[in-house]
Amino acid sequence: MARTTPLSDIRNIGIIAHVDAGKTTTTERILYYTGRKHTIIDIHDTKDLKTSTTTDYLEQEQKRGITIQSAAVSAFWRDKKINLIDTPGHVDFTIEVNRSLRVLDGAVVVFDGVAGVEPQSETNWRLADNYGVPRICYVNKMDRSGANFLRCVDMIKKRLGARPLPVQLPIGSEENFKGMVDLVEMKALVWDSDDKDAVWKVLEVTADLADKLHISVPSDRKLLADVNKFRTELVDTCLEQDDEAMEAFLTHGTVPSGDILRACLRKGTLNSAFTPVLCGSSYKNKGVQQVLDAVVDYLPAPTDVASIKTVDADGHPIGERKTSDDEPFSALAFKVINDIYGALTFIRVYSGVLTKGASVMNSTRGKREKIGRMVEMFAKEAIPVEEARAGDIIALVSLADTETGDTLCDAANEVVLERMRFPEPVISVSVKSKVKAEQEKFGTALGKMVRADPSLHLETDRETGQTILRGMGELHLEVTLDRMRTEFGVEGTMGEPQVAYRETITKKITEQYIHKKQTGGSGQFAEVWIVFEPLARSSGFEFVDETVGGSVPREFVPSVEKGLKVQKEDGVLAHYPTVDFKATLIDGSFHDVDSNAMTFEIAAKAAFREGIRKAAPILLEPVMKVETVTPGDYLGDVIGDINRRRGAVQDQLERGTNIAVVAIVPLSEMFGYIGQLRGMTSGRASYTMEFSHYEPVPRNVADEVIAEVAKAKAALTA
Ligand SMILES: Nc1nc2c(ncn2[C@@H]2O[C@H](COP(=O)(O)OP(=O)(O)OP(=O)(O)O)[C@@H](O)[C@H]2O)c(=O)[nH]1
Ligand SMILES: [Mg+2]
Repeated sequence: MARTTPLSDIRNIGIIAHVDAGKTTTTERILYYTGRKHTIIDIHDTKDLKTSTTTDYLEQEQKRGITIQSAAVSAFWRDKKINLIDTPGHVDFTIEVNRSLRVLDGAVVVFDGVAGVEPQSETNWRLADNYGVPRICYVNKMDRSGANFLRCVDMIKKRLGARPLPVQLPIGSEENFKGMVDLVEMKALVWDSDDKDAVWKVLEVTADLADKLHISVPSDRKLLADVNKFRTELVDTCLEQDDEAMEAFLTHGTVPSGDILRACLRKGTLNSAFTPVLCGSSYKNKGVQQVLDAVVDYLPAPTDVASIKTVDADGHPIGERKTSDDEPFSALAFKVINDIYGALTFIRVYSGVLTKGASVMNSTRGKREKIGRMVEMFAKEAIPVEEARAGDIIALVSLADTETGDTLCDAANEVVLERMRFPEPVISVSVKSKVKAEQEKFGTALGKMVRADPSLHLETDRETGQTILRGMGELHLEVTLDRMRTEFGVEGTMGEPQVAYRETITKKITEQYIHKKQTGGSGQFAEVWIVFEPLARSSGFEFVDETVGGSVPREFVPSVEKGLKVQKEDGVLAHYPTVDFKATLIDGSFHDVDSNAMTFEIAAKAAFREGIRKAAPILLEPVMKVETVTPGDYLGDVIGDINRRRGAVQDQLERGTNIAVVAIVPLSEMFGYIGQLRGMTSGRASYTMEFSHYEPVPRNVADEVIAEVAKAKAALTA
C-alpha cells in the first residue's frame, strides 16, 4: 500500500496550557471547522454525563469539567492531515503532557487572555523546551473581562524567557472583542456575531478602523493606532530569516510578500528564533480557523524534524534514525491504556513501515512482539488500519510486554530510542478493596492502572502488608480509584494522603558483616565488606563491585546487590525508601559448602541495616513550588501563612489585578491549605503547586515524623 498523505503534509501537534485555558474548547471547534463533527459541545454542559466533548469522554472528565488523559484526534485542513492531541492542564496529570510532547513535532500553547502565563503554562513550556518542540502561542479568551493581549505577550517574554512575535493584533476586547488584524496580510478580520457558523469579513486596515468598528476602550484603540509598529516588528524579525529578502528590502525597499513572510515565520518557528502569537476566543468562535492556518503554515511536518536520537543501554546518545519510510522500522510506545478493545499501546512511528502481522523487536526489553490489530484512534473510536508509516501515531491492540517508553523496531536493525523522563510521585495513600472478597480483582485492576500511568507507583508496606499507591497529588489518586470503578467495576477505599518521605545518609562508612549459622548438619556462611557513601540529590542508588581475587565468588555478587536493593526500600529511620547513596562491595569471604546466594543476600541486608545507622541517616521531604494568586488586600495574610508553613516566598508577580506569590513549601505543610486560603481571603484566592525537589527535614520535625510512623506501625501490627 502506498503512502496516502505525503509526510510533508502531516502535522503531529499537541495543545498544551495551564488548566482551563481552553484547550478542549479549542479542540472541539477545530473538529467542527474541519468537518469532523457537526455539533460543538461545551465543557460546562457535560456535568450531567448526557453529552461529552470528543476528547474529554471519560466520566471523570465530564463530571469535573477538566481533561484528565490526553486524547488524539485527526482532521484535514487545507489538504494537510493534522493529528492533534488535547492534553490536560492540571498539574496532577503532567505525565500526559510529558509523553505527548515526547512524540509530537509541534505544539499550540494556549493562554487565558486574562491570566496570561500561569504555573502550568510555564511547566509545559519548559517540557517543550526539553523535547525541542517548536510552538505557536494562542491568546484565548479575549472576550473575557480583563483580557489583555499585550500583557500576555509581555509575560511570555518575561516569564518564559521566549521571544514572542505577534502575527495578529486583537480588535477590541472583552464583550467588544470583534476579531483581529492579520499582520502578515495587513487585513482586518471581523466577526459580526458569536455564532459558530458566522463568517468573518475582511476589511482594509485604515486609520479610521477603530472608529468604524466602534472600538472605544482607550487601550484597544491604542493597539490599533500602533498597528504599523507591530507590522514593522513582524517584517524586520521575519527578514532575519531570509538574506535574499533582506537584501531586496534594504537595497530596493521591496516589501516582502505574504508568502515570503509566512516562509520566514515557518523557518523562525522551526529553529526557535521566535514564537508567533495569535489571539482569539474559541468559545465565541473567533480565530480558530486562523489557528489552523498557523498550524499548517508554521508548525513542523515530520520531515522537518530530521531525525530521532538513539541511545545506548545507559541512555547516552549514540546515533540517530532518519524520518523516512525507507529506513528500518522504529517506533516509541508512549502510552498504554486499558480500553473496551483490550490493552491499547500508542506508538509514534519514527522510521520505516509497520504492517499488520509483522514480528518486531521490543529492544528495550529484548523481547519479540507480534503485531496483531492496528488502529488509528479518534478520541475513543478505533479505526482499523493495515499499516503505519514514519510520522504516524497509531495504537496496537494487545501487545504482550511493551510498556510506556519502550522502543519497538525491526529485529534485524535494533535501536533504542531516547527514553522519556517521568515526574516524581510524592503523595501516597494506602488503598484497599471495599469488598473484602474482591481483593484480588482489585489488585489486578490496580496493576493495570499503574501499568498505564508511569506517574503512579505501587508499593507494599513490608511490615503492615498495606498496599501503598503513590501519585502526583490528591486529585490524581482520587481519579485513579474512581476510574477503577468505572473501567473495571471494582470499588476501593483510600486512607489519608501521606507525604512520600525518603531517607538518605550523610557520612561515608565501611561496614563488615558476617552471617554465620550452624543448624544441625549444614551451616550458613557469608562475609561482606561494604562501603556506604552519600550521592548527590536525585542520584538514586548505585552498586559497584570492587572485590578482587574471588573473595566474594562472582556468582554471589548479584545476590549482594539484590539484598541491598530489597533492604533499601525499608529505611532504618522510619521505613521510607533510602535514596541517593552508593554501596561498594570491597571484600568478603565464603565457605565452600555453607555459602550460597541466600547467605550473601542475608549478609548484604544486615550490612545495610547496621551500616546505614552509622552513616548519619537523615529524612528527606518533598518540597513543592506553590503559586498563590490573591487580590492585593490579602497579600500580608497569605505571606504570613506561607511563612508559618515553613515556606519561603521567592517572588511576587503581577497577575492582572491580582498578585501571584511564588513560594517553596514542604508538602507536609500543604494539606488543608485550600480551606484555610479560602477562609482567609473570602474565597478569592486560588493556588497551584507542583513538586520541586527533596530536601532534608529539620531535626525537630524529623523526630516527630519518625515517632508518628513508629506509633502507626505499632497500632497496625498489634
Ligand atoms: N469566555 C471564554 N471562556 C472560554 C473560552 N474558551 C474556553 N472557555 C471556558 O473555559 C473553561 C475551560 O475550558 P476547557 O476547554 O475545558 O479548558 P482546558 O484548557 O481544556 O482545561 P483542562 O483540560 O482541564 O486543562 C470552560 O468553561 C470553557 O467554556 C473563551 O474563549 N472565552
Ligand atoms: Mg481540556
